[in-house]
Formats: sequence, structure tokens, C-alpha cells
Amino acid sequence: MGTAPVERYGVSMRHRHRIEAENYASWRIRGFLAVAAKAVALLGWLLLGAAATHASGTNAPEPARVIVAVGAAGEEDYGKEFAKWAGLWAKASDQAEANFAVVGLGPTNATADLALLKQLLASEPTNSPAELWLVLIGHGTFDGKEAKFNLRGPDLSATELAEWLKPFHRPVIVINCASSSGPFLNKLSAPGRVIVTATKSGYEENYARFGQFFAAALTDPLADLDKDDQVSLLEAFIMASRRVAEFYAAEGRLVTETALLDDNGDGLGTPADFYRGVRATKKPAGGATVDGVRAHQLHLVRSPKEVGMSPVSRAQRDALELALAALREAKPDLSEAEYYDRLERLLRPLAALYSELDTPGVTAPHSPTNSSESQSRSKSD
Ligand SMILES: [Ca+2]
Ligand SMILES: [Ca+2]
Repeated sequence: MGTAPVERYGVSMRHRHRIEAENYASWRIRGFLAVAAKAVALLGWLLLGAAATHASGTNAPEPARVIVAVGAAGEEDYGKEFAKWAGLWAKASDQAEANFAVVGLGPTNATADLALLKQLLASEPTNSPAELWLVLIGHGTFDGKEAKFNLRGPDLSATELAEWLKPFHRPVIVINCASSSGPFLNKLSAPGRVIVTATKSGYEENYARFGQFFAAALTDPLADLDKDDQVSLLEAFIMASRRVAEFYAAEGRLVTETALLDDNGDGLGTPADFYRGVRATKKPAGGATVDGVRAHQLHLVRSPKEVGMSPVSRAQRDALELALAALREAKPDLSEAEYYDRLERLLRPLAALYSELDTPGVTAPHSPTNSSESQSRSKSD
């Protein structure tokens, strides 16, 4: 699993010619249906958690949980850097009113950091609409088979973390900022999760700077690429990757780290240079949906408009937008009538949702009603 877990973008023409046009279309539509089904499933468990919150008498969004694990520094200078990045996460979490916890910065004691981290995760609710952000800041290793995150004392392997995360049916975000972190993406990828790694494989083993730029991007207005007054997980990923590229270019050095993001549970990551703005400009091969749509729905520090949404409404909006993104990808293979029929069936509940939420001056941050498709549709109506 040390090789690059990158999305296999771009169906080669030769391969495409081998597929009969009709088969190809039905295969793409099946892909859309599968994704739409996943979106509905995601909606199911997001809504369950959201409804539980609602039933408990509050419609306030549950605060996100942010757990930062700082690894063994090796050298003092690295230790200072890692502490600084963890500090940025603490600051952003404070701004987000999230519940923040850090492992690995205090004095070492009888309980190893690995056990402390395990305890922290084990004490988390497994069913909840509240996001769980797990951030690993430090060095990593890869022995050709297993990637590990270096902690003081025993290390954390990708396999072990995958086990710990199995019970969770809530939005889980893992950001592994370490060198050699790529294999964590393969091991942790699952529906309902977003996995970000600083490197594309286990073989990018030099000190990785991605974590520094990612932590800074969380609250950087320049990272708000779509100007909706909040920095999404996708935007932070894109901005951090851009800063990494700029760093190596300024130093005149070869880039030794390529960050990846996976949010569609297929175990394949997408690098930031596949996006223009927040839209992916290349299509994955194999009928897979593109990564990034889900990651662009998640914000550690939410805008006041986003904060104003109830968990139930947000869960509904997120699932409908995912289905909409899948429909757009399937557009070339659908008849115009079928496409607009499906589009309407998604836009109607979305519009109802937005009007329900509507207060003067409030617009939906990701409103697909701003899309060119729906504009051209409404013109023709
Ligand atoms: Ca934004
Ligand atoms: Ca993926």
C-alpha cells in the first residue's frame, strides 16, 4: 500500500473506445445511481444523529470535536514547529467553539501517548451529527508494508487507527500531516469520512511542511476561495497544497510532498492541482465520482450563516448537494429530458430547504441554484 493512492484520472481514449457507447453510458449512470444511493445512506445516518440532537430539546448544532496528536519531535526545532501548528488548531477550534484536546505536548507520564489517544477516541460518541476532526502532526515512517505515525513511545499504525475508527457513524475527518502518510488514506477511506494526507505515498519520507500551511489556512481569509466567508476543508487543502508548492519553488528545491484528499470513500486520493477554484477540472476514470464535494461542505470555523442552520437542515442540504454533484457528472450520458427531470427532483427540496431557512440577506452558501444549469433551466421554464 506504499504506492500512490491517487485517483486514476482521465479515461484513456483507447480504453474508452473499447467500451461500447451504450455500455459506457449505462455504466456511468449506474455510477450516478450508486453515488446517489450513498448520498441517501449518508443522509440517513446524518439525519439520525441530527434528529437525536433535536429530540434532546436543542436544535443548536453540536460542537465539533478536535483532537490533535503531536508526535515525537526527534529534534528540538521540529518540536517547536509542531507545537506552533497545534497552537493554530487550538486557536481555530476556539474560534469555532469546538471541543479541543491535544495529546503529545505535555510531559510524558506512565500512560503512553498511544494509549491516551486511544482513550480519547474511545470516549467519543460514535453516533452523532457532530464532526470529529483528528489531526496528526509529526513525523511518519513506512517500512514497505505499514505506515506509522511516530508518537512518544509506541507508534500509531494506519491499521490500528482504522480499527479504532470502525465504530464511528458520524462525520470523521482525519488529517495526517506527517511524512510517509499516504498509506493512511487507503486504510482509513470510508463513506462519511474525509481523509487528508500530506504525502501521496509511503515513499515521500522527507519532513513534510503541509501541516504548517494547512493549520494556517483554517482561518486565512485568502483560503476562502469561493468567498462565502468561511474556509472549507477543501479550500484549506487546496490553499495548503499551493503554499507547499510555493515553498519548494522559492527554495529552488524538488517538491518532496504531494498532499491528497479523499472524501468519496473509494480509497483513492485527489491532489490539489486537479482543482480550479473549488471545482475539480478532471474526471476520475472508472466511473468514480470526484473527490471534493463533501470536503467543501465541512468547515471547522463556520460563517454566521452556516451556524444559523439546524443540524437536520444541514444534513439534508449536504445529501442533496452530493446527489446533485453526482447528477452533473452523469449529465453527458443522460437525455436532456431525463437530466432535467432528475435535476428538478433534487432542486425542489433544496429550494424548499433554502426558503425555509431564508432570513433577510441569507443565501445558501453552496446553493446549486446559482449553477449555470439551473439558471439556464429557469430561463427555459
Ligand atoms: Ca469558502
Ligand atoms: Ca477518492
